[in-house]
Amino acid sequence: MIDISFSPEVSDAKTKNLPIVALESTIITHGMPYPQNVETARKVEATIRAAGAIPATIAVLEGRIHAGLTDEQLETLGQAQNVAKLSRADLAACVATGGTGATTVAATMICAHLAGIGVFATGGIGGVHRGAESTFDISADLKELAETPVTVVAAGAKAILDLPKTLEVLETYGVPVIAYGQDDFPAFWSRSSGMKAPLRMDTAEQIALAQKTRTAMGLPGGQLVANPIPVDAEIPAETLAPIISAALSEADAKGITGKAVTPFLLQRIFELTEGKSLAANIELVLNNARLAAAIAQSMTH
Ligand code: PSU
Ligand code: MN
Repeated sequence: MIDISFSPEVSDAKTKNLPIVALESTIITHGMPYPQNVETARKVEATIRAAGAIPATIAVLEGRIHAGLTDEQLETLGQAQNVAKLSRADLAACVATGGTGATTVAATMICAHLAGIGVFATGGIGGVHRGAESTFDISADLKELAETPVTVVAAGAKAILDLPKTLEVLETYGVPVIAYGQDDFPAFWSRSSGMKAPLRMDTAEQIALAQKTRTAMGLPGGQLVANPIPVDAEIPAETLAPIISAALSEADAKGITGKAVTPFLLQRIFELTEGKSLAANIELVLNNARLAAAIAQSMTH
């Protein structure tokens, strides 16, 4: 069995069967610039505690999977350059070779499950990239949701992706996509993508029960809970559309491919919106942390 380094707080929560929420670390190393990345990570943790659950930020440090990071570990990771971005394909190799890396949604789900944690909050999941019909660039996050029993709370997926194709692939993989409190599938910075979500739920209890039922039926995999960004933090889709197009053309012109695509686009959108995309991103992550804490509480009853 792989041994996991639990922080004292997470270890205590496990002993007492308290609700725990897992958090990813790629959002820290590749999703947001320093120092807002570390400030946000701390705020997200504080929000989860205030909502009555225990946060467990996941990362691989010198070959060990950590569930719960100290302030110092968070700061080091937030400042580090060229940290590996770990998904399902490279997680075991990183542990085996004593490496250090940040975990994506897919790798965080795997580690959370190993650590006995059933809920995970993040900003946005990876998905089917635009042009995937020629590049085949489809995030491993989607298949992970089909295989690993962790409920992931996100604000939908970003409009840098092909959202209709992302929903199609999730359906093919048999992943429940649940919009929280509305009919529409949210689009990260905007509350609606203009598409209906396949499922809608209005309470954390229903979401927790749906995951329990899925597992009880012998169905592997988790659920995607798509929680819309709060109204006052929303950026209209029309405002972002030209910025996203510009970022996509640049990525194309520069020949950015593979793992570098998502971080490149996020950074360019941050620059082109003069930081407005980041402010919205922070608010939606905090909102997801609150809902995940409520789901974690329902799961422990
Ligand atoms: N989408 C975001 N912010 C992020 C990511 C995605 O809005 O930080 C990160 C997550 O860690 C996600 C990963 O799991 O990027 C997906 O990368 P890829 O598309 O290379 O699978
Ligand atoms: Mn990819």
